[in-house]
Amino acid sequence: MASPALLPLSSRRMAALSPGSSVSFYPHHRATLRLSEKFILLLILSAFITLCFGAIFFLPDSSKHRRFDLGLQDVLIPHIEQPRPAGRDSRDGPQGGGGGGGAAVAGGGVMVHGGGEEHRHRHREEEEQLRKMIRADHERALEEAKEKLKKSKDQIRAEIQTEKNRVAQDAKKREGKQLPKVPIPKPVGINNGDPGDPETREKQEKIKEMMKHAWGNYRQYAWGHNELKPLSRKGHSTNIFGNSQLGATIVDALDTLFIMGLFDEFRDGKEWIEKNLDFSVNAEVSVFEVNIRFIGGLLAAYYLSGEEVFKQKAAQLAEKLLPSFNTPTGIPWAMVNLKSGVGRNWGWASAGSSILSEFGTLHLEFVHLSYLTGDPIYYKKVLHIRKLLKNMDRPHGLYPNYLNPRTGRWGQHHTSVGGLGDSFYEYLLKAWLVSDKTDTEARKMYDDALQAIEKHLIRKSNSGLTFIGEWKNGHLERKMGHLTCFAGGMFALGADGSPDDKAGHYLQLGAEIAHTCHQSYDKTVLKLGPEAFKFDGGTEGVALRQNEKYYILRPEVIETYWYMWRFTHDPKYRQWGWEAAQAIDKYCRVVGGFSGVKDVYSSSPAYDDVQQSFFLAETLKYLYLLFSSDDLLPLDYWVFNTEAHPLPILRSMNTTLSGNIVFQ
Ligand code: DMJ
Repeated sequence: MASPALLPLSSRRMAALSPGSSVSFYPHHRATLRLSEKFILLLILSAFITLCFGAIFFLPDSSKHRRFDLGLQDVLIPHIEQPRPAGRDSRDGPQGGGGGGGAAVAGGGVMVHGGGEEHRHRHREEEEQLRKMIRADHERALEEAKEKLKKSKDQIRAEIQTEKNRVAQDAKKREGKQLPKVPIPKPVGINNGDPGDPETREKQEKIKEMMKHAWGNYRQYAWGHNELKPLSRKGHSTNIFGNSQLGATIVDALDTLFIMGLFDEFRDGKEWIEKNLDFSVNAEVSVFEVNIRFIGGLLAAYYLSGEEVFKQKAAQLAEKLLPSFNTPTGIPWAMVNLKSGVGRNWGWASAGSSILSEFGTLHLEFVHLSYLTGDPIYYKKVLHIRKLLKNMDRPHGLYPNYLNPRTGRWGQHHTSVGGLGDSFYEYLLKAWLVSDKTDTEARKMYDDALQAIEKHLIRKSNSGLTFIGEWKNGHLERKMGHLTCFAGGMFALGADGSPDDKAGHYLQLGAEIAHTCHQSYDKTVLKLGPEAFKFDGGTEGVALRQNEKYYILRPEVIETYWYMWRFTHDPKYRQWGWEAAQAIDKYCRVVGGFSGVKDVYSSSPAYDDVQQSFFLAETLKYLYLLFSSDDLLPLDYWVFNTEAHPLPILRSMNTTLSGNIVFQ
């Protein structure tokens, strides 16, 4: 079949050669011409037919080649090849809106051999079909991938929500659930601690008056805030409470009010807690600070008063701290958001580490939480920390202050019995004491640590003052912090039960530390101790740097005086305590409360305008106890947490060798 495109040309030729045409220039050759004409015509025709068949059989199937090329091109550079109209979807396939389909393509394939415009047109259509198919395939795959991604995101979201719901339900169940009835250890010895002699009674009364002044001003100017700014006479807060108003001073001060017999004030505090203390706040708090001040404060208030609300609140708060343990190692984050449960560490801590004195100061409170709630989870969490620490290598037998909760490796090798390390050692000893001396693993860890501390950190100065330095950058820094002064009391408290019958040695060590710390107070103008003091060359117990000369109403030195008083009844401890109380009253008291001072070597120091909550919880409590009889909170019934909140020794508690806790 000829192509219609060829017909006009052939007819023109035929017409020119036809017998009826006027082109007969050679009449005498007519017959010959007719013959040759026929022959030529036949020749042309056969040539034409041959050409057509040749085209059919021998020309390459360009459509097939184009199909392949197009496909590849489309895959590689579809956006360059032809911009696609927006909004196309996978339905624009071969059977879709293209108008062609498989049959049309096949038809087109045959038409190609015809050549010409029609052929190119069909060819383009075919290309377009193929493009559509390929694009449709890609788009479908893309849509499927998107769908899968969306699904997995939704799935993850759903899983998180389910988990959140479960935690919330558990919390609700616990909230609603009556906490089990456990015997409340008898609040032994609360008979107002009358010291007997009028002189001491007067001092005791003076301390009580100082407490009233501190509390009264907080009550008036900062009620519900965390702390008081006694000069500005308004509320104060720091990042340890997540800048939320949790009434830290109220909770921290409750038990001091109670043991001083300030029951109206105590009731006020209790009422505020009942009505306002809510832990479902969007606040990122310090796990350690909230534990020692809030949980410790609430538990002590519960044990002293028997008021259920304190126990309930402590249990609710403890629940909020649990997510901080969700780390690869179980070593908790330093901070946790009370609402979301998201935890993290302080930005300043070495290589993302958690701090030894923070994650190592949870044990006492958590043992009591398990006891009161009947839920072993709290005990398990702190026991896990203990086991992990116990099995770790320690440089020179010392515990570095930094531990990475992700890797479980030590951070910087800095060891201190002061800031960043202090209460970890204290809680090893007190874990043993609170267990009625059954937790021998804790005692052993305490004894071993103390041995390393004595060997590497404790030295005598040129003038014979015993001090505890810090191990830093491979050498001993001959500097002692105010915070480290608590260790005198700890050594005395741990003397009984120390290995190799070294009780006398440790009591003596406690006395030496008490003496050194007293010296650090005595060498100042205000008779109040600096934040840190040196033992270098001619310097003996004095702060040299301006930023170490402040006193922020800290308790550690008075704490050690009190323990030393209880164990020795040496009157010098009451004397030293009284000196400190008078200095505080003289230099830190302002109309609106008590304030820290910026330079203890200056006769007219600037105030820092903060009344720390630990001033009411600890400093005034230890002073009051120092001028009270020993039967007020006797040490064979009570263990004080690191914020001076008394918790009863659990006589019925037994820790088994496998680390289980049993309350008989
Ligand atoms: C208190 O919060 C606690 O005693 C803690 O262990 C460390 N220091 C402050 C008071 O100085």
